[in-house]
Amino acid sequence: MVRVTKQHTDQAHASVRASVRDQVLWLATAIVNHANNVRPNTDGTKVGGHQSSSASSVAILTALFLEVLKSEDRIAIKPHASPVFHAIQYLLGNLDEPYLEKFRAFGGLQAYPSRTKDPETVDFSTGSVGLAGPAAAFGALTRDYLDTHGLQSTSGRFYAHLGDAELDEGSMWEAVIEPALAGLDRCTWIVDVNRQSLDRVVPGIRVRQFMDMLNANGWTVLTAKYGDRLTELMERPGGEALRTRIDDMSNEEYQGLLVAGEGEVRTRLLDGSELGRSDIDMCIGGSGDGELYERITNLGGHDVGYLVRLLNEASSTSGPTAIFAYTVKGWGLQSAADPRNHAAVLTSDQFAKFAELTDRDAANPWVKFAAGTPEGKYIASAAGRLGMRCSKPEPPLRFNETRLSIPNVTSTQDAFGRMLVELDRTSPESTSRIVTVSADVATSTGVASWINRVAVWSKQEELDYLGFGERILKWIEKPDGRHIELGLSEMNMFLLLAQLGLSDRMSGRRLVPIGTVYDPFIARATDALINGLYQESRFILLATPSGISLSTEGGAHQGLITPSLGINTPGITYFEPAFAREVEWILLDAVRSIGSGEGESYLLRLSTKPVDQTLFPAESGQLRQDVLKGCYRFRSAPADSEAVMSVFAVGAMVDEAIGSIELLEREGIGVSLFIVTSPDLLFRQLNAAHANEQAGTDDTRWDPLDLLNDREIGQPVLSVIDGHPHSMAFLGAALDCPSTVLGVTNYGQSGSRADLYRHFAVDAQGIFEAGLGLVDRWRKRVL
Ligand SMILES: Cc1ncc(C[n+]2csc(CCOP(=O)(O)OP(=O)(O)O)c2C)c(N)n1
Ligand SMILES: [Mg+2]
Repeated sequence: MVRVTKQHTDQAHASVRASVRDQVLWLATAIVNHANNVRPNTDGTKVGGHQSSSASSVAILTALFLEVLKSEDRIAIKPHASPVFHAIQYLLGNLDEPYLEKFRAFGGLQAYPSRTKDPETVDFSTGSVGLAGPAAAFGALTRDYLDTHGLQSTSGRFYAHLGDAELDEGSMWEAVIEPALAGLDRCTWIVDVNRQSLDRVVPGIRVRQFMDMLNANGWTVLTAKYGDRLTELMERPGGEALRTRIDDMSNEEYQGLLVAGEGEVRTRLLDGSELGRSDIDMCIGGSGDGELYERITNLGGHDVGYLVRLLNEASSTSGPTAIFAYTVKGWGLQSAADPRNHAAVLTSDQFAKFAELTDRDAANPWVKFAAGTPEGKYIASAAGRLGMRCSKPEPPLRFNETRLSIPNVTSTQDAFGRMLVELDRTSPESTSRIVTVSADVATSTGVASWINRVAVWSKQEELDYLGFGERILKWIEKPDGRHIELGLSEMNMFLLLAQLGLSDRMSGRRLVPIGTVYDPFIARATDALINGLYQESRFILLATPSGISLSTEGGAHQGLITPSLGINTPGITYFEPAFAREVEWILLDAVRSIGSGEGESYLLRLSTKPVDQTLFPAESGQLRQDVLKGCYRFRSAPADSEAVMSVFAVGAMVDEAIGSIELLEREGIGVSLFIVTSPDLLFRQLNAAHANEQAGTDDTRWDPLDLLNDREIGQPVLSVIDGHPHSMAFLGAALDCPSTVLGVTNYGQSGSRADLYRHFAVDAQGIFEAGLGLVDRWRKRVL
């Protein structure tokens, strides 16, 4: 009888792990090879793909998917390792073979993992480096939030698999120092330390600094640095000196060793070491050149068993963990460690050679392990563990009608703050799923009364040292609080908003996230905003205060580009209301849509400018519909006017537009005034009208937006916005009318609102003068 010892099974297990890892490397390399060297190339453009970035991560992702991850865990994959992810999904039976030939093809596998476009379950869309690590951390925070609110979630641990150059991004460190993430359980980052980025070998030995920074912020850092073969060498006499020599080596020098080739490793090791030279000589003396090279390049990040041990250790450690897995970029390929390997793709000949070396068939690459083999069983067991996602559709959250009480004079920002409280009053149960977020600007963006009512979230009850419970503006922190206050990082806020807005799809429970930010500082974190929208996250973003209407706050706080951003960015509907009732209708519509798990995100650009609410037209169902459609008619030009001009006023500029009417009509120019609540929706209507026109389903009209009456068609159009006028420049052309757009084209300065409106000529006088000029120009053309 054969006695099976532990050593035997360990060795057998190691060889199965290595064999599957090598198959993953083969498949990932073949996926990119097929896209570049086999699939017909229709236009001669390089297809690309990242074989070297993929190769360095094969063991990491094999360890994760084949042994560690459970079906409830969520993971962000290093963007350039997407072929490895697809290879593993194929082996697990989650991806059909034809897809392997459609990497980077239209309708096929995306270049970078995509939640919405890839055929398999992808948790995080990645591609913009530096966002995935924080996103995973905020995903774990979202799960903690659900837990403390008694909402049972379907998610487990949150992992991020990262490239080492991602640690150059400030977003990574903004997250690491974020107080709300301190002590976060269920979050593990695993960094592929291949010492290379896109252009270069990352200078110096910065990993040490990174580890210190993580440690200082309460992270547990684990390292898979040296593989078994190198460790065994370092355990020989003199090995300590060898370890010190390699530990202290800069990235450039180590990388030099890797590419130097077998003949040179010994000399390089010895030449650079003054103190321990004889010890190193003693340690490596017994190994021939080939063996020495193989041992020196034996790194822990390619050892599946080692990585599994560390990943399991990370799971049982409290607080967040980061694993640094040392690897070789291009491991196992001809491009290994080459400083220019980032975008390099093996030629057909190189691929054929790789096939020959690894005993595989280049012409028949998509081979799987047979079911009964040890590898087949290993994969089947992982597939069973990962199983099917438990997804229970959430019923829609219902929000009742509200009736906001509105003072005679108020701002849209103020209306927003009141509306939060009104929602809580009228639909307490559904509103319990509303969570507000701010990066240190809650009280200056209108959220104070809400915070008074619902408290600030913290994982445990906090002592009220500052006596906030006694103040009019309370700041009580407790586990069932519904406002999340972050440190001052807009990047963190947008990353958190995105995760809260994906909570139904990531953790099975729906939240309605509402974030507030100063309008100009959206620019600080636009990439994170877009990344959230690209993933179809749903949230409401309030940009307030905005434009020059914030007056004394001056040019440094004045947002200029948000209207364009709101129009140009897919996945978010941008509104800029003028009156409080509009804010009420838009917000109610937004929470209803997000509460039902439908539609897209919302951006409301608000203002602190007090506006006379008695000017708001008589309410009607039609008016409400028009407000939500993006534009409504405020008044029509008097029938007896000599000339007619249509004025389109956006948001805070409504007063000025109304003020210009009298001035213009004194000159015989009748004004039809339209209030634009959403330049974005107007533009979309225009696009839809054009599409219908092209499809022949619409009869060609003069006014594709269906706003103007016969008397107004073809007459001058003037628009005014407290933002860059280019954002409204489409309107004149859309309506086929001579047009002018007023707005702000430069950085402002401190001053009263009147001073600034005058300076930028967007006050009633400015509108009047521009209107006169426009009508004059139009008359000359007509005559
Ligand atoms: C925000 C952002 N900036 C630039 C790039 C272009 N880029 C793609 S990969 C890369 C370097 C990545 O290096 P690393 O993270 O170490 O990954 P690996 O070495 O594993 O490929 C860069 C700069 C990007 N994808 N995202
Ligand atoms: Mg790298």
